[in-house]
Amino acid sequence: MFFRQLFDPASSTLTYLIADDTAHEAVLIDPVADQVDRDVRLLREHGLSLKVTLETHVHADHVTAAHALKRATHAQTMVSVDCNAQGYDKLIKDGDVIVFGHEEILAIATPGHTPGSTSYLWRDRVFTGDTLLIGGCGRTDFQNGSAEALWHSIAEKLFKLDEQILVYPGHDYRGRRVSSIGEEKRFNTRIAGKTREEFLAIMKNLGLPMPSLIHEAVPANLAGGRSAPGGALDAGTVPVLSVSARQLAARMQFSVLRLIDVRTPEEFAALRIADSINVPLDRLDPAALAAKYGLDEALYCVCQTGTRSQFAAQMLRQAGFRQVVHVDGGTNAWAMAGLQLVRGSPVRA
Ligand SMILES: N[C@@H](CCC(=O)N[C@@H](CS)C(=O)NCC(=O)O)C(=O)O
Ligand SMILES: [Fe+2]
Repeated sequence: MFFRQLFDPASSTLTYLIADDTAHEAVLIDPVADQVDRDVRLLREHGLSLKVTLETHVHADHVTAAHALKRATHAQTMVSVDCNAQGYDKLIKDGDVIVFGHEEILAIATPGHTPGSTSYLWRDRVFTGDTLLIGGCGRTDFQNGSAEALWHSIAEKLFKLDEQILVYPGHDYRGRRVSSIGEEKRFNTRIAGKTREEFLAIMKNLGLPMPSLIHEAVPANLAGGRSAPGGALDAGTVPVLSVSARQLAARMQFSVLRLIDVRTPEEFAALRIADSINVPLDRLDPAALAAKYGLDEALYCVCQTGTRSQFAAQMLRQAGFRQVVHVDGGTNAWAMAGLQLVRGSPVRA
């Protein structure tokens, strides 16, 4: 067996390389796009062939290297089916077994930080992503997180593992690198000795700032890490129609349009186009919208400049919506065209 824990200082992400060094087959858990060269060099130095990249979830703070590594090594990219992500080779379910060489990894669904968060059990260690951190746990205040689900995942699933099992988290912000189930059951400050209600209250009051890369990382990771942060969409994406702000305004005079503003709630509260509804990009759930409206509903996506709305439109198209339009230049172009915006106090979406 071969095992390396790797660290990306910019996002404090812990990436894991595990391999069967007799069969020379490797798996990377949570590789980071900025560290592709490091990872490819390491694989080469040890004569390993990368078979699979595994995501513990759709990350909000860095772009996954899954797609770049697939290009470099032909590794299969995998993520939980509950992430609602596109562009991965395999969508993992609870209880799935990932085989490489003579080794096996068990996928354990541990939703909470995000609905698709998954832990991976391999030999005497569990890779918990942001479900269980050393002395803490992932936040639940974005990407459809749920503190109730997180409590269940930690207390009823991870804490039921043998106490000797080593815990390897997805991040650590204070230089810690490994723990164990037994240690976390005794010392984790958010959950050890706490009731479910106490845990829920702690999670409600964390008051953490948003990850600085969230608006670039989430859309890119929902597409397998295909898009560079803030960059243009990759080739191979489906076409999306666009309208100018003036064309949109003209259409809105004649019919009621479903206009989805994918900016943050704060941006939306400050300024918005009348009758738009706010669905922040990191909460955009195409499957839920499809269930609500059907795939034939025309959806218009808008943001401030047209970048996020283009990602959103792309996601909706890839999810099967047939009529998706994005607004060129977003609310900036709308204002530049002298069209009216609603400012100030938020209206209910
Ligand atoms: N400051 C970091 C974000 C830190 C953060 O919010 N991390 C998430 C994981 S994606 C978390 O769950 N943190 C839990 C905590 O800090 O207690 C950044 O800007 O990228
Ligand atoms: Fe995370």
